[in-house]
Amino acid sequence: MKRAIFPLLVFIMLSVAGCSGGETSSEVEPTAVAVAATASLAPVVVATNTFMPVIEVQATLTPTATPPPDATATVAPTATPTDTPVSPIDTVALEPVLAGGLSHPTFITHAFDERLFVLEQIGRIRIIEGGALLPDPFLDITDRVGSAASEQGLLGLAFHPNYATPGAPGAGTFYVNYTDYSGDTHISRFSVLADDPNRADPDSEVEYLFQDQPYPNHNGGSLAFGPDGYLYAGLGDGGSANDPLGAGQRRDTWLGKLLRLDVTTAEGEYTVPPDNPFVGQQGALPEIWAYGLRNPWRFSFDRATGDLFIADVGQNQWEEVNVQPADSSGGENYGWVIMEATHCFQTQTCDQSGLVLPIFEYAHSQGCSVTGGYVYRGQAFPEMTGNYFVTDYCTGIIWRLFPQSDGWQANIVLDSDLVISTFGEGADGEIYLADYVHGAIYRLRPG
Ligand SMILES: [Ca+2]
Ligand SMILES: [Ca+2]
Repeated sequence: MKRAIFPLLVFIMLSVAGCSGGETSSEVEPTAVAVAATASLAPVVVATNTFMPVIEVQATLTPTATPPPDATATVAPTATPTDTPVSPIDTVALEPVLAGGLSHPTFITHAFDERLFVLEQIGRIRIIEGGALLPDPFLDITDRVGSAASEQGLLGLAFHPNYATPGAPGAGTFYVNYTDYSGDTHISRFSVLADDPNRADPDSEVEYLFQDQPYPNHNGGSLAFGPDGYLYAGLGDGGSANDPLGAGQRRDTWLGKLLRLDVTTAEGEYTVPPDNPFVGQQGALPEIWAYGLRNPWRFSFDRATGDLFIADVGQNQWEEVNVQPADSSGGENYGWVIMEATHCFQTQTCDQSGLVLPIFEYAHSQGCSVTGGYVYRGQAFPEMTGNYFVTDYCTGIIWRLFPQSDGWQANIVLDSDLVISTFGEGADGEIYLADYVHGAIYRLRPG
């Protein structure tokens, strides 16, 4: 793979990459820089997979506003990261961790030890220990998780920061995000069994948040504890296409938002952190931390800096990654449905004032649905340190994003042949990813 650096992260591909999970012909190189979007970049994705792209591509069948050709002329990325060293790396490779055996994995995380916890969409949490998949699930809640539609199921998991600290508030507890058999979203707490660290109690569920879902798609699903100890939850705009509820820009709904909840102070319920940005504002829900999101399928905190990376799945043409610096006080408006990445989506009223634009975007010539990843902070591969890795579900292209003095840069570091539904981070900071189709797990390493 040749190295390609392009300064403004807007590019047009001469060759069209198919959406079949990473054809070898899609070894692509960006060939133009700093170009504006044109009408020729119509979606070309053909949906053959069974997960998110089906919905995304269906959405493109609905008539939508067409961005004007000069939509990028006046915008520039508005977020800069916390200053930390970044190591250069030209290529990455995928080291097999588990060859298969998982059913439609949707997330990977850890519980502060060497085990990997993997979500199965149908409603199970599995454990990989010592390179082997344990036969019994850590948690099985298939009796209440519905996954009839491609973006539904068990979608998110976050262990409480005190999970492994006996006696501390939150010890032995973890939070999941799932959709039920009616398609509605639940964020619930569960507890590990006192006498078996590899088994949680399915009857220990305490519901913290419920969101009615008007459409099957755009359920978000990510959960993560921030460096502030609060639980962050991503919810999509409700679904369908073109944000029919106007959810992204409204502040009276949790849909299309990143929420920030205190799940530690009170027992069995959340409280609102007093410094959430819309606390006390009439007509705004106090749980909201940031808004203007379409479907933030995956977000993550940089464990070294606290910077927050939010990958927001686009609609017709553009996929995007946003960065929120660690010192943010919240309230960012990430633009949807006014903008799709850096391009006007609402051509009649494309008022961009106050919007935070992405630091990276790619066109649907290179994919169909962004899968956000992590900043590498592991010890095994110092040459990867400080890079944020992100991929596309349809093409399997993996990029590294890294800041330079003149702005964010991106390199393609691997054109994989996988269908990557999620990344995940181990306790040691190593980055893993899941092949949704084959139920396999890989570790990211230098190529
Ligand atoms: Ca929905
Ligand atoms: Ca956006």
